[in-house]
Amino acid sequence: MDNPKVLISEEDIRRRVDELAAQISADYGGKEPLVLVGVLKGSFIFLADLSRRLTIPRTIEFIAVSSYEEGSVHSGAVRLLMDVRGNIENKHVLIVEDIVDTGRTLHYLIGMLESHRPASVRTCALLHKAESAEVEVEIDYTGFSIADEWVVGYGLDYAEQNRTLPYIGVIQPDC
Ligand code: PRP
Ligand code: 7HP
Repeated sequence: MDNPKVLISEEDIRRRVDELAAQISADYGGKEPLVLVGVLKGSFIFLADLSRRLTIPRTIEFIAVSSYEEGSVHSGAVRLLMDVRGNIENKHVLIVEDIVDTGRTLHYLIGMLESHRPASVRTCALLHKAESAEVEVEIDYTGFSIADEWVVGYGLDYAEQNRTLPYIGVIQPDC
């Protein structure tokens, strides 16, 4: 099978992640502790790169949800598979997502994490499909705005394929 067509190169991702890390480090300086909450599975590579480039103290938590069962159709419901393990009460939380598409996952997660009574909850997404929004959510840090095409790579999959591609590519999904 052909490789997915490059939408965002490794170099462009690296540069943008550097910029996001600098911005987040500046905004949260003096506001520690900052807890980065990575949303599994898709955010694992973005979180690894972003977290290592921050210049402020930070801790890492993971949460796992699933909305797209096999392919590219949102199931309509967000399923919580794993909650954060640590105590985030009174801490500043930054949700780290690979992509915001319909917005349903992030909307659900903000409500879910707010119930843990953190000091604040903000959001960071590498990719945003603004045209696809079904639920309004605020994204405080956005890497790239993209069109409504199915993207893979840098953590993102189509039916579990292509997550480890080093760039963001576009594919034509079957469904
Ligand atoms: C993907 C992605 C986001 C969510 C965004 O997760 O990682 O969490 O969909 O879509 P939305 O804005 O339409 O809700 P998915 O459910 O595919 O799980 P995965 O991260 O394990 O691939
Ligand atoms: C979820 C998701 N996962 C991978 N690629 C996309 O384009 C996606 N939209 N929503």
